[in-house]
Amino acid sequence: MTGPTFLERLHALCERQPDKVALIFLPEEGDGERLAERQAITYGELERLVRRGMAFLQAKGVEKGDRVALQLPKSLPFIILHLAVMRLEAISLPLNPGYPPRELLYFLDDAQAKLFFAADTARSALSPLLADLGSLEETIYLDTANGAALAALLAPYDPAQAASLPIPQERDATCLMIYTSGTTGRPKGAELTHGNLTANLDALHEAWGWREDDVLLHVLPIFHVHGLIVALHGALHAGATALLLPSFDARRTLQLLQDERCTVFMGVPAIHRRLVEVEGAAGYDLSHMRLLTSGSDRLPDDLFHRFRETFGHTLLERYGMSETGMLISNPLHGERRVGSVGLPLPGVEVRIVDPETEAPLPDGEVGAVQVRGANVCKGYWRQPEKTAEAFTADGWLRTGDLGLREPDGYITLKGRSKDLVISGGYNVYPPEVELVLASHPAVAASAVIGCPDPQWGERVTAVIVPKAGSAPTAREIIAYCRERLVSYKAPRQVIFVEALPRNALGKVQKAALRETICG
Ligand code: MLC
Repeated sequence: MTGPTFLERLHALCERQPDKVALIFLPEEGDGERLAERQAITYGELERLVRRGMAFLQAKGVEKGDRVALQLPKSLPFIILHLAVMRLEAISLPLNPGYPPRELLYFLDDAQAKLFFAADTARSALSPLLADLGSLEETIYLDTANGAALAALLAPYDPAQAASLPIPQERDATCLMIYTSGTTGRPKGAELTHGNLTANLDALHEAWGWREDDVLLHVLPIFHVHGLIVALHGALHAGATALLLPSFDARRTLQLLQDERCTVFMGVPAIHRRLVEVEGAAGYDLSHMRLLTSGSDRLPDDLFHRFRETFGHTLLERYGMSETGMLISNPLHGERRVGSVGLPLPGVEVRIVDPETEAPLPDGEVGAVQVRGANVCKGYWRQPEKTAEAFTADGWLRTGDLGLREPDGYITLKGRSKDLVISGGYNVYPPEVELVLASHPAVAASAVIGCPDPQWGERVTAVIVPKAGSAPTAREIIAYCRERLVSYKAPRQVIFVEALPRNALGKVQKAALRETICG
């Protein structure tokens, strides 16, 4: 592959179209939506701020390969620091601002983060806890609600100092780490390289026909692949404009899509469901839009149809994961097939294999989905054994999903080989929740499953055998989990049983449990 990397391309765009608006930050609703309160950043300003950010990070001692953790709200400081970290050949580690301290400390420690940026509002809760983290050299608290805070922080640093630094050339160097969990419980950091990001963005650019005059309305969180790479990087890679909402609001989204004449929108099914349910949804004029995508969770058939009936647009469903970015997509032109995730993206190989023998299966047969390509991460941070488990000897990544290929190449997913739960587009790995439940003094045994849910797709459900003589309440269990886990991982439903169904080896039979518990 010889084309420019994502960062080289972005740099060139900043030089070529310095006056073009790259990012527009919209205030939270209630802060008022007057134009003056918006913050627009041109490509030229973006480049200058990133250079200042690089000079600042260098002064803080950040070097090639260092992990810099960002637990910041969706804001200009987050984006500038993230890009500056990657430009310095260091590794950006975005973290959900909702992580409670227990989870946060695990990520900082596991990643051996050198520098940590957190919201000013978290200072009093975090500062006593961070003192013991060996690798962490400094925590910087930022007031991201105040646009001037970033300017003040970076003001002493000269962008010219960073101007002479080369754009990273090493495609195999890790630039981004995204934590994902797994069947063993502890989250692991997927190491994405400059080459991975570039391959993925180039493929999406071609497949989705990104254009410089595109206007993306961005409503997703930016600590995951969907909001960060597919949406934000996608728009920047195209030299387009992204309007960023701090958080999703359905009515406001429709209003903005209409009034700002946005051309591109990306969401998860839980978001699309809320859009069609807005009162008077069909009355909004979205006729100028050219691309509305859905991902991170299976798009239910009824929603696919209802969306089209309401807005006159057919959602483009695509499939990806943290370890790979995007893999398979319905076409921009051509049939967007209900229930199917579409065709492999350019440069991505997909095969369906027998789950036991891993021998390729003929079209039409359901098997394990495996993928290969320049977009696939190089492995898990400091976990060679987990990396080895995830890949076959000849380099195919085991996605953990089941699916089939139709004779015309379309891929349809048919469930998961792992007991993953997807709630509102977020992955929840039962072992992680079960580990927390096991530490509760009144829990003898537990199993976490996903039950179908009209709002979230699946609802995290904890099935619990209480210890003899104790009678915990559902409310207590949920509160206990919420203290220790980010809110979407905490059970929304708790069911007490006398025993869990187990096989001869003592393993909980989750399929049987789902049948009896979810009905
Ligand atoms: C919010 N809540 C959830 C939840 N999101 N509960 C379960 N599952 C979720 N996904 C709960 C909160 O805990 C809170 O509960 C209440 O809902 C309101 O919180 P909120 O923050 O106001 O929620 P809201 O803004 O409405 O969020 C809903 C959402 C959000 C759908 C907009 O979940 C979201 O942005 N999802 C997208 C996730 C995403 O980007 N995934 C990409 C992963 S990358 P309470 O009880 O406290 O009121 C990936 C790869 C790929 O998967 O292919 O894309």
